[in-house]
Amino acid sequence: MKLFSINTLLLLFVLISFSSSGYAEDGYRLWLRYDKLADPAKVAAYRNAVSQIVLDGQSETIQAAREELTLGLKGLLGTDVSFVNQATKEGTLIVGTPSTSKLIASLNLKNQLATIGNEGFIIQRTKVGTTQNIVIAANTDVGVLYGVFHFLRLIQTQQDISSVNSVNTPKINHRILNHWDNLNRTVERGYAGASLWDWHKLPDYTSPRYKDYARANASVGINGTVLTNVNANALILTPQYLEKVAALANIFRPYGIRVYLTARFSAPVEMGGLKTADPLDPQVIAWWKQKTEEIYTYVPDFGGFLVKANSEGQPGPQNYGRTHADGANMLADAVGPKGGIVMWRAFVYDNKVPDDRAKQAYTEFKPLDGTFRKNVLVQVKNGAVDFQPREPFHPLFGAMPRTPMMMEFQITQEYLGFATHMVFLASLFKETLYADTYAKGKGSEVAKVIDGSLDKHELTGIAGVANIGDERNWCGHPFGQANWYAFGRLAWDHTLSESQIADEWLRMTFSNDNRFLKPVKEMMLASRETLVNYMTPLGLHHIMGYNHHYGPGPWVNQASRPDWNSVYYHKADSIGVGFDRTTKGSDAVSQYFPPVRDMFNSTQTCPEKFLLWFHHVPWDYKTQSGRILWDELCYRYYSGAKSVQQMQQTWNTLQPMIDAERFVHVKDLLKVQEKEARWWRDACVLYFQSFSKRPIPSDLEKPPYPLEHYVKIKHLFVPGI
Ligand code: GCV
Repeated sequence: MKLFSINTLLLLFVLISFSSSGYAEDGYRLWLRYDKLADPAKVAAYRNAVSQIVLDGQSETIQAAREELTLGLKGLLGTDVSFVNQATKEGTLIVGTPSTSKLIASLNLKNQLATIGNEGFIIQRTKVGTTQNIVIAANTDVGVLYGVFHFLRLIQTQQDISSVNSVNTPKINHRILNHWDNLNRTVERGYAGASLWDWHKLPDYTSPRYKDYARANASVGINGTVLTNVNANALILTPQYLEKVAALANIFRPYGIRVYLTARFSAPVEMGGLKTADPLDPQVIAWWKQKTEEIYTYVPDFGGFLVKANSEGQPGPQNYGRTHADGANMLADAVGPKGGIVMWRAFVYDNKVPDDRAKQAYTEFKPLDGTFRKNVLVQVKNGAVDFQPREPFHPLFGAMPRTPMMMEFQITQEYLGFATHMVFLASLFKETLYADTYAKGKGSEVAKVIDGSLDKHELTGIAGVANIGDERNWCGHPFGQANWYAFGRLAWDHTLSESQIADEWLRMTFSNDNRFLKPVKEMMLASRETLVNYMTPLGLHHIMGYNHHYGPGPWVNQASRPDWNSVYYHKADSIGVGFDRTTKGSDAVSQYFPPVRDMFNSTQTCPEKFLLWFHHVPWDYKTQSGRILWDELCYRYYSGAKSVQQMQQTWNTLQPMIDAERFVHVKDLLKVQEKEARWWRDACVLYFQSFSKRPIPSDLEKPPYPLEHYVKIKHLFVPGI
């Protein structure tokens, strides 16, 4: 007798291979996995603390909060928690705003609510009559949603909620993802598949992923998304595409996410039939005004424009002899009446300007301080060159006190190993945010410039260039998700530590088991330094493969512009290596405030991590370890590569603690990372040796091939261009 068909057996096999929750552990669920907690005592305690829910309000956002609570609590606690009308029993979770919930309005929260603004929330133990309950209260529905996500996070990470008391507000208003996604679904510097935005099928078919994208963002407080590449295509501004944009905006809106677009500066010529895009031309002004009004008919809460102008071939106001402020202000006047903003990028450098590339943004933008409209933010990359594994903070931070300065981080790993290297970027973000600019004396950290507290700006913003694509696990590398998460958490609260963020993310994404958490957290926290060591130690920068930026390329010297050559940046010669940016060199140091300038200006005080960024240093210069520079450089490269081997060893011990799917995926990617770390090490050490003419220290293994082997390696089809 035939008991099972082949199909049934196959189905059974697939189900058994899935985790106990019934999901394949393919990373799709990100950190919102909501699997049942393993500790029965904790589950019982949480069930007592949340025995039923009173959630008042009808909006789509409240509906989203209801759905998330239902999904989250059922998953984590393994039981349905019912929604009721009154706090009739102990452990009622009371959720809402004073205007939607009589119960919330009746609680004594007025003073606290007055301090948390439009997006903040309060989570606290509260007595109603004789019963002990927990309240999640906010002034707005989106504040409620953020509170719900935070509450679920507390449970998911197994925090003690018996005396919970959290008053939580974002420190920065605009917390935005920048997608460098093209309309043909390629993603510039994207390594996780095609663009999430399926323009061809929009607006009629909307992928369920759009909602999950919104949930993930809202769960960390990201409240804006720029859908299109800064290397912009004017087509996005046509009705055909605006209809598609509107469909996405409708899905994101309940989650508190506003949509922004990139504005191609030449659009009035390209699509409006005008002869000029001069920002002072009345017809151009009228064109943008009308276009903006049209956009608002599709997307009533449209957030505004992000603009890359007069940079790397993009058109801009300088084509017409106007300034960046002229361009930004013209667009700001168009979106201003509707509450929109303009994010004007300061990533400008011109190969015809003979000055150090690292100086050019400051030189162009600083004189414009105070000339921008009130709804313009100047968006500045974290460092003055380009998202390198390590850069000193951009000197524009603190230098334009009358202009809101927006931070631009890169979450996608253009220069940090694409989606095959595990590197936790919270360390990089924090290093920049907590660098002291000394703009107003000691304690003028970059974070205070960005959150507006240093120069008293109400308009504040932070952007992260997204690492998201249509790969099933969203980011390519399972640990790439941690960088999306970390960006959101720091955008909300930059005081959070890297360690706390890693801890939360690991617990939510993998496991609350300490045997797993401790070693993996250590690995994540060390990973950025490890990568710097095997790619660009001691302040080296921009020495990767030409154009695609994959792998080492310190020998690159034939690029189409001088400032795209590696040799422009490292300046290795028989005497030493490094870019002299001191007062005797390019004088980039003088763009920093005096104590910082002086610190960077001298090899004695310059932090060693930035040594070769600011100094051309002789090969026999004595470094802090007591070794000469050449030997130190070798040891750094070798220690970076060795650390990746240690990461592999650590990971291999963790197999019993997590699912097979992600274990194997990470294990295999670590193999790639280890191979590439050695590639970087060997290629760079051999290349720099051709100048230093010194031996590789005898206790370090010799590279297996000569330099020519590495120079000859060519990769034609690299993702992300
Ligand atoms: C979107 C770097 C990248 C470019 C990117 C540019 C920018 O140069 O390599 O791909 O273009 O930065 O930030 O505008």
